[in-house]
Formats: sequence, C-alpha cells, structure tokens
Amino acid sequence: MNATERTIIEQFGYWRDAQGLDLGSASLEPGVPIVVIGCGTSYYLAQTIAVSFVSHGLEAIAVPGGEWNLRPESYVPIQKRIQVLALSRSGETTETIAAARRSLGRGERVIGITCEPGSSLTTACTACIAIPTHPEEDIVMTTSASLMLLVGLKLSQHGSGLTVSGVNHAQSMLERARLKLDALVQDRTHFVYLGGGALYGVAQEGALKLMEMSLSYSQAYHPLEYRHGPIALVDQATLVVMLYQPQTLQEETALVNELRSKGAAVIGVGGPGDLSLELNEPDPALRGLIALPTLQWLGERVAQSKGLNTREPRHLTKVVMLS
Ligand code: F1P
Repeated sequence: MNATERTIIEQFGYWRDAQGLDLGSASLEPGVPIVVIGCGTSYYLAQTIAVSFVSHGLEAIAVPGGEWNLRPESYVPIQKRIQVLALSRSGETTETIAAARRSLGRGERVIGITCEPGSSLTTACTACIAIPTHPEEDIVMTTSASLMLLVGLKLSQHGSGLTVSGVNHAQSMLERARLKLDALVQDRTHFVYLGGGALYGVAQEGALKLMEMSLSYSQAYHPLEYRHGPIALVDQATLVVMLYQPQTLQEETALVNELRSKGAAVIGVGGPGDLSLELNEPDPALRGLIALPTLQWLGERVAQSKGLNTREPRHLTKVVMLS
C-alpha cells in the first residue's frame, strides 16, 4: 500500500477523534450571515458547508479566498454585517490569509479551520480550530479534506454533525468501493461528477481530486444541468459519479438511465448505477462527507491505472503561496 492509500484508508480514526472536538471558543454569532472562504479543495468544502448552514436556518455563501480578498463587494452588499469562516489545511495559502486579515480589519468576526496549529491563519482569525491531519499526507488533501468538512458541518449543525454510525458507514462504503472500482475505471477517460445542493461542493471536490491525482480532465455539474450541453460528450469512455439525494432520486435516476443508454458507466452513491453504493444518511451534506473517502480512492485508482504517483502531481505544491 502506498502513502496516499494509507491516508485514505486510515482516516477514520482521525474522524472519530474530531467528533469529540470542543468547538466552544470558535462559535459563530447567531443570526449573522456567514461567508465561508477557502481555495481549491478548501473552497469546495466551503460550498458544502455554506449550503449546510443555509439548510440549518442561517444565511451563508461560499466565496473563493482570492475573490473575497479582491472584491468582497461582488458577493455581499457593502455595509452588510457578516462573519467569516476561513478554511485552509496549511493555514498559509496567500489568498485565504489575506482575505481573513482584511475581514478582521473591517471588524468582521473570523473563525478559522486548519490542520496546522502554528500557521498564519491562527493569527488572522478571531478564533481558530486546529485539527492535525494524517502525518503522511502530502500535496493531495485526503484525511485533511474530510476532517475540515466534518468540523465545518459540525459548526453548521449546531455542534451535532456526523454520528458514530456515519463514520462506520463511510468506512464500509470505502471498503466496498475498493473491491469494485478497478473494473469500472478500465478504458474510461472522461470523468463526470454530479451532485445537487450540498452535494455540488463534494462533486467538485471529487472532480478536483481525480484531476490532481490522475491528470485526467474531469467536470462537476448540478445533475439536471448536465442535460443542457455537456451531455454531448458522453460515450463509452465516460464514467459518471452520481451523488444522489433521496428527495430527488426519481429525477436523478432518470438522468442516470439516459447517461447509461449513451454508453456511460455510473457509480451511484445512494442510488442506482453500474455500481450502486448504499447510503442511508438523510442529511445531504453528511452524505457528501460519507462519500468523500470513496471519491479520494477513485482518484488514486485512476492514477495507478495510468502509472502515476499521486505523491508528485504535476505542477502542484503542497502550499500555494503567491509572491
Ligand atoms: C488548498 C490547496 C489544495 C491543493 C493543494 C494545495 O490549500 O490549494 O486545494 O490541492 O494541495 O493546497 P489550503 O487548504 O492549504 O489553503
């Protein structure tokens, strides 16, 4: 087993520890709209977390760190009172740190989530939650992505979030996927991730993971958007990951049937597909968290099928710092 595989498979112990984390000092102010920021993986997690806040009654929006730093007025009306939740594994990403500092400078409350206790983010926040990740994790975010999503969702769900059985479920989904994924990825070169609402951020994170790890072009869409143009690309080389929601199972199944009739192979997370992975968690954002390790594993397997080492993805560095 290589180091990336270990960071995917061994992550559940870290999840269990994170469940017990006391978020007391990092609480958000009730009733004040939240801007969730981050870059790359951390931005996609921010999207799912923002939707979860909205689902639990709070106004929230996800904005890329660079955008929040350069043009906050494009996302929130000037003078509106807001608070910020900033995500960064490294706690050093230039745009996220600059955006957090600017928010602090405007008098906004800034809560940070990072995996690096001594990082710059901890000094750019009102309060910061630091949650160390798997020591073998390198450029590609695996355990850390799940941990930051787990903590962000816990904040959005008033301290509750993923249950013990949810962690077990994520682990058993990954175990099942490990037995089945290799057969499905054979001869597939076009990768599509579909998820709506809270699952759109997770779909984007799945697509990013696969792109970084396997140097394959991948796309993420809201499910029903896929019919409006991108479906033209579907053929026998297409592999689709459909992140189902129980409330929209019918519409999403109809789409999957259409994609399969055009040659796509489908991994159905929580619904039908060539590989159907059971998912009985009702909360959409938690469904995404449960599915995340399986999506990470998919990236690793496609990389291995192309003979690529996911410790050294082309052009990437562990921390993106702009001079
Ligand atoms: C996240 C990020 C990742 C990318 C790479 C470098 O930064 O840009 O999206 O895959 O691993 O880091 P952060 O969470 O450290 O701010």
